[in-house]
Amino acid sequence: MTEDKNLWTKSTCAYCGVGCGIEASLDAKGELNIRGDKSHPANFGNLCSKGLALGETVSHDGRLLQPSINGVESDWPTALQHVAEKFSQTIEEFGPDSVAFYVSGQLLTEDYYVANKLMKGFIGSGNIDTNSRLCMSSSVVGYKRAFGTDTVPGCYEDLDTAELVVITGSNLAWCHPVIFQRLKAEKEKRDNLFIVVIDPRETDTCSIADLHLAIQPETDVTLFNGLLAYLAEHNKLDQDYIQAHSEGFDTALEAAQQSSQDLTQVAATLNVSEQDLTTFYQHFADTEKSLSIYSQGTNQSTQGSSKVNSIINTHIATGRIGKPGMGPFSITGQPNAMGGREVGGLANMLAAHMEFGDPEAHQMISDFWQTEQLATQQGLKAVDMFDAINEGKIKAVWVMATNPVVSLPNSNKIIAALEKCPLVVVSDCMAETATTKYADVLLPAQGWSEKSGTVTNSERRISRQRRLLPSPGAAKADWWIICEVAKRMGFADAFTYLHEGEVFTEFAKMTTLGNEDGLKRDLNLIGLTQLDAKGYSQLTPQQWPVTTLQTENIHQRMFTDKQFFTASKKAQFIAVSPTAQKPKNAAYPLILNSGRIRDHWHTMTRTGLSSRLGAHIAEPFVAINPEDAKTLNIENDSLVAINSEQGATLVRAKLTERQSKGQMFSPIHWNKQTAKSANVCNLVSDDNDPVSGQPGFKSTQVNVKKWHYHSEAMLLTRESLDLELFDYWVKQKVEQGYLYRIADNRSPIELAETLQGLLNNKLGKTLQFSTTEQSLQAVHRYAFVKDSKLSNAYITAAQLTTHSLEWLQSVLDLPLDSSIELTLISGIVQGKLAQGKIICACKQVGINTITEAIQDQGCQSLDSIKSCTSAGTGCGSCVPEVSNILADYLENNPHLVTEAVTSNGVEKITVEEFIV
Ligand SMILES: Nc1nc2c(c(=O)[nH]1)N[C@H]1C(S)=C(S)[C@@H](COP(=O)(O)OP(=O)(O)OC[C@H]3O[C@@H](n4cnc5c(=O)[nH]c(N)nc54)[C@H](O)[C@@H]3O)O[C@H]1N2
Ligand SMILES: Nc1nc2c(c(=O)[nH]1)N[C@H]1C(S)=C(S)[C@@H](COP(=O)(O)OP(=O)(O)OC[C@H]3O[C@@H](n4cnc5c(=O)[nH]c(N)nc54)[C@H](O)[C@@H]3O)O[C@H]1N2
Ligand code: SF4
Ligand SMILES: [Mo]
Repeated sequence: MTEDKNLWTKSTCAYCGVGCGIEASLDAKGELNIRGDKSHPANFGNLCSKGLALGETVSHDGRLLQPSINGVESDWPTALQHVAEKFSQTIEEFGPDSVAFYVSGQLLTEDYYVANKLMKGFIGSGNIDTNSRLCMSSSVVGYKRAFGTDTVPGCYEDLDTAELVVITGSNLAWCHPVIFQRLKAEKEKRDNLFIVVIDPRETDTCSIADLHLAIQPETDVTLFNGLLAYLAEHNKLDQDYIQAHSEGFDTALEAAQQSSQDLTQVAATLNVSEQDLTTFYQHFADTEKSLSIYSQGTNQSTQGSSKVNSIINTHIATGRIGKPGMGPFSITGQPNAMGGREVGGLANMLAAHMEFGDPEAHQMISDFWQTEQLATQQGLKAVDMFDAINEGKIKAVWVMATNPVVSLPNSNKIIAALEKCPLVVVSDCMAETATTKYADVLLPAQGWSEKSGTVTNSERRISRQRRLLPSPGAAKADWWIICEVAKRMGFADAFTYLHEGEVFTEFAKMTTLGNEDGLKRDLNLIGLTQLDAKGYSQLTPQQWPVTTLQTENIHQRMFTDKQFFTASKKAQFIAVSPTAQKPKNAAYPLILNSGRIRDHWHTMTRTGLSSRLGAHIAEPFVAINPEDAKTLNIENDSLVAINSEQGATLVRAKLTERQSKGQMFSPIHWNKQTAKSANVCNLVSDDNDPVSGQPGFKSTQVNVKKWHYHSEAMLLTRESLDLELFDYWVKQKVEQGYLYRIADNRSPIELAETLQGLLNNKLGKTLQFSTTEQSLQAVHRYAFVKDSKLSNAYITAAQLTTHSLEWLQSVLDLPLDSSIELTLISGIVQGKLAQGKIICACKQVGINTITEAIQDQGCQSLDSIKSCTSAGTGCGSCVPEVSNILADYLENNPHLVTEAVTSNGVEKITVEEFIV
């Protein structure tokens, strides 16, 4: 069958806020093929490794298939009735504020809309908050304070014309890879593009930076206040813009000057050189087309709102808003973080950008929804909501599409709250997440590829997610589940919709309340209010505001007329000063930063199903500066215990110069489902920004100690196993099973025997099981073969980190032949197993294949490696890593370098190298 004959359905990627368009097609084998949608204006056909692997994450492994009540399988009518009754009873007895919804930027706009309508409109409480509180709320505060509306002013097209791009608190290369690749392509094309990365650690994003400011954590306000003061001092302000279109400049400048006396002092506070700081300031001062991109290093801070406004202030002061190639651009995290903000999913917003405390809005919404119970007060923000659960004030909570036990700060407190709460309802796609464990009622939700609705991306573009596959078991759409509960609570008139398109058009109509012309609120979807089922079904991407249905992709900027949505119609400067950090605690002298890695998504409930994605970084880790490590007696690959006032984790140490002294970094992804003790939120405190309520996830005071063990194991199985009896374990999905890394206080031989007992193998062939050797150097190898297939295998020893065992990842996928058997018995790697750690996830190219291409086939440029091995020819995300392998290899083997290469200048791009 040729490609064109396949039926390709357009939809939107499940993951990040770039909101890439995809096309999906089911092949004869029943596999979902995915490709980029060339017509989608967010990505023009490009996808990153996660987008490309979407087809691998739609398996039904681990899915929640039936509703259950108190652990007993139930059916929909019973479960819906139960939830409705329990909520109604609680409200009747304790009032509307005794219940809460905790929802997610991974819900579709339609789900979000009805959840908000039920809680604020009919239950009559503001207690609906979302995981976007952890993600975007400081940006929301920043925009609302400055512009009077939660509106991203720019669009992706600005990347193509900006001449200075400031990427601050964002690891774009790993978290928004398609935008990063677009910027990288510009960088390669244009000499007039200068890129500055502001991040305490050196990330892959720095590979395209002209300047990296490795600032001290939480010094951003000083940095941007310093910039405002510098602009004033050097006469680089847009006085006309300030005079005519803004308010509050003088007080903002005064605050800026106070907190950034002079360049020397600012540079010292940030711990960067005065020269680098001046370079940044000068470039900003002299470049009209300056674009500031920011994300969690900015938002997730106890002073996140101030950080955001300190950035926006510099744009108002230079009039760089609403024009091509410039502006403050908060890049959103989740696929529908924006949609949630639009409908009112945050506890402090009412609905469709209408506010609490505005009597006119209150009346309009009450009339529109035909309700007399509309909430009059803001509800509790996420952290406060879980505190209220802990204190017994909230007695029923419904968690939808988020995994708070892993992702909210201070996990132990969250667990305690959920254990205490009389009713915990969880709607999820997966049966066993860290949070479903604490649910009284479990409701199976449709996942990406099954559900249908809309999402809004970082540039205000609404795209359809379409149904591609049937749902397994009894899984239902979130909007349907919410509406069915609402009906059973007595609100049938307001919650009867034939399909999700009706919910969407109701939302579109709501945006026009008192706002037909879009002059009162810029979130206006009047052009979509008349969509019928067919129009909704065929809806192409629409960028708001939508005055008429957009039949072509348009690229709109906001505030082009210099009119804002504040009372005076002027932009507001906000005077901000850095707030003092928590006093240093000698017991916890290091600062732990947390964030993302390239190939995993959040709590791994989806990316954890893909062996390709799991291979990039297989084990939770803490990145630590070599000098700190030396002081603490920690070697590369040691296991280390991290402790904070809140809790502890046990992870692998990775020594890297890219981490500044005194600071460490751990990824957020691993949790109880995938590792013994690696949930970084066990450590994080719930201190949060007083305005936005966003937690300061990026700087936790911790200490770290080497953890001693007596044995290690690598265990390969086809089935998932419970390994809680060991001190340390991590689970990695491989193609046909799982690869576990274990460390323990048992001796290697005891560990081998314990594993033997766990595996309980019968009726097959044992390849080898050494039980006699007791020496410390002894390596115990064992493999069990059943029906000519490898069933399971393990290797134990006192130390395994010095052994190259990457080959274990692919053993289960290959037909068992004598060369593989020999490798299993002897550890001598041969044949197909020899390609090593996978570098290119798309094309499955291992490190050894790449180094062989360099060494044996004379590949001395990226292009030749690409054509020899096909590494880097998929999504391109691994290209920096491939370049680095090349550069490292040639650096270590100078005799291999030919003239041509030297003059070509193979540039070394430092990339964290994680050996499996
Ligand atoms: N691969 C992948 N991509 C994702 C996600 C994922 O889970 N995996 N999640 C999505 C979501 S929901 C989100 S919110 C985004 C997040 O996207 P990002 O915000 O880009 O990701 P993070 O890794 O959380 O943090 C960004 C950077 O902030 C830096 N930082 C820490 N402290 C400071 C500071 O004080 N100042 C400054 N200037 N920087 C600091 C960190 O070192 C880190 O490199 O990613 C989205 N994309
Ligand atoms: N330490 C630290 N913690 C952080 C962060 C950090 O940088 N550092 N970042 C924070 C940020 S920005 C974010 S966005 C959060 C993310 O944290 P979470 O939202 O907790 O992470 P996910 O793994 O995306 O959880 C989504 C859950 O919903 C389920 N799900 C997926 N699709 C659907 C659906 O359509 N319907 C339903 N009902 N369920 C679905 C998934 O199976 C999964 O269990 O983490 C926050 N926590
Ligand atoms: S950049 Fe984001 S939206 Fe695009 S393919 Fe990657 S994860 Fe999906
Ligand atoms: Mo996020």
